[in-house]
Order: sequence, then C-alpha cells, then structure tokens
Amino acid sequence: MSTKVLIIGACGQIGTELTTALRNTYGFSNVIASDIRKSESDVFNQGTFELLDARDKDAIKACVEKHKITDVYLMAALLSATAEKNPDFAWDLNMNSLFHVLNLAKEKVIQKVFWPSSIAVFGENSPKKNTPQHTIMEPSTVYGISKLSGERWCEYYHKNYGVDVRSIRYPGIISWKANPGGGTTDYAVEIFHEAVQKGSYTCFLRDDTSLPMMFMDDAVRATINIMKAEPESVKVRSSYNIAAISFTPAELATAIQQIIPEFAIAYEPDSRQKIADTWPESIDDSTATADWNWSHEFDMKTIVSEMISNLQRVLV
Ligand code: VAH
Repeated sequence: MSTKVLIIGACGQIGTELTTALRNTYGFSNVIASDIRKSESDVFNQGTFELLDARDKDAIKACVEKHKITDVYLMAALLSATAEKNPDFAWDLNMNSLFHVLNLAKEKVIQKVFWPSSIAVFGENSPKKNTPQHTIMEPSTVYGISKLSGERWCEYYHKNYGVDVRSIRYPGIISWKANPGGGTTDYAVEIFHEAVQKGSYTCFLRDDTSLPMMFMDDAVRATINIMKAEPESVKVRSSYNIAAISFTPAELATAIQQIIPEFAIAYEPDSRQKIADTWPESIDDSTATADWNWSHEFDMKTIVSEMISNLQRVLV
C-alpha cells in the first residue's frame, strides 16, 4: 500500500515545514495536514487541510479512515514554557494524543507513527556535555516529564504490541518560515527577527546559557529519514538523540554581528532560565548516526546566514 500521511499539529513551527517536505516526498495528494485551527500560512491552502483536535480519538480515527492514512506524524504539543503555566492541559494534550495514535496503530488502523520527543527529557542530574543516548533522566518540567513518559510508552507499545513508532529528541529548532510557540529556545528565533527589524534584542536567558540547537531543514530531514529507515535499523524505540550545534546567546549575538555589525543585545533572564538550566549543553547523537546514518548539515555560520538573508527578504 502506498504511503498516505496525516500530520496532526501541522500548523506549528515544525509541522508547517514538515507538511511541505512530506508533500514533496510523498506527493501533495498523499499528505493531509490537520490542526485544531488553521494558520494563515499559505502552506495550508496548497493541499488538503482538516480541522482536528489531537485529544479527540474518534475524530482522529474518522480522519484516518476518510483519507486511508498509513502514517501519522503527531506534532501537536504544549512546549516547555507554556506547559509550566498550564500543567493539566499540557499533560492532557501531550499524553492523550499519543495514546490515541498508539492505540490506532495497535488496532492496525494505521501502520506507522512518528512522535517528537525533546532534549527536555534530560534533567539537572543528566551529564551536561555530550549527553549520552542512555543516561540519568530526571526532567523537572511538565513538558520534559510528558516527553519522557511518552518515550516509555512508545517503547512499551513497540515491544508489547509490535507498533512501529519512531521518535527523535529535538533540540531547539531555528527557522524563519513559521514562528515557534511557547518554548525556552524561542530566543534563538526571536533574536533574528529583532536583529533584522530593530537592530537590537533583549534576551530572556543569561548570556552564557549553552543549549543544543538545530536548523529546521536538518530537523525535517531527520524526521523523514527515520520514518523511511528499515524497521530493523531503528533499534531505539523510545527516542533518538540527534544534534547539530550548541551555542550561548552571547555566541549567537557575535555571529549575528558578523553580518549586522551594529546589532546590540541585552539580557533580562526570566522564568525560562530555570528551565534552560536543567537541560544539556550538548548532545551525543552517535547512536542515530550508527543506526540510521544521521548527520547534520547546517552549522552556526550557515544558520545565521540563512536566517538573516531570508528575514531581510520577507520582513523588510
Ligand atoms: C522548547 N523548542 O523550548 C522546545 C524544545 C529543546 C526545546 O523542546 O520547549
């Protein structure tokens, strides 16, 4: 049977670009985008879009059956900062949506599942540098707890019911086409918009806060590649570490000043600092490289160049 894709939470930062990439991979008529509300992005006028609440199992099943879906990419979630303000809703959305999709796969209604985890599954007792694939994991945020729980359920459904679910732990994702929403790494996107439009930015993290980051093109390619990988090569069925680069706000500001010399940065850490302080500084992704040949392509220089040139084109 040919691949027919449903993206749940398609209007988010990753979902928006994943929708376009999946359409280019599997054909426009084979990719259905869905979200609880439609975004203004033109992406969702170029193919089939369905209004869909990720917490409604019957609605998901009806959409899957209507479009004869084989693969579901479940991108809907409340991210770290927002989840701290809405713990009950975050748990409901992040966990029940996953159970609905895993159970549809267990019932053989769908064949394959992608589910995004995050480096937020690590906590302050995890090794900070080159955080390994398997190590101490004591997340202290609502988001991180939901993602670690989700990873455990993904592995359980694979081992006990044969569900073909695949997952990667995204670092902070940097992109210009769709804005992030409610994350702690969002500063690494906001800073470019403000640098291009205002020439200055006040950062909500301390200048020396090093975090793992990745350009959207790398994250989307990793997502599609793990789903295309042969089942036997996907040996980790909780979630894979993937990595690209790590940097601090001060290092990012310096890289921006290579192109916009007058750019000025100030620092006013807020509640998101204590979230960032529990996360790794850098990630060891050697297991993903060994199992399904993962490697990143975008480094600091190319990310900064891509972000500034595209935002200068679309914003100014
Ligand atoms: C967040 N962008 O900041 C997300 C991501 C690793 C961070 O999961 O919550």
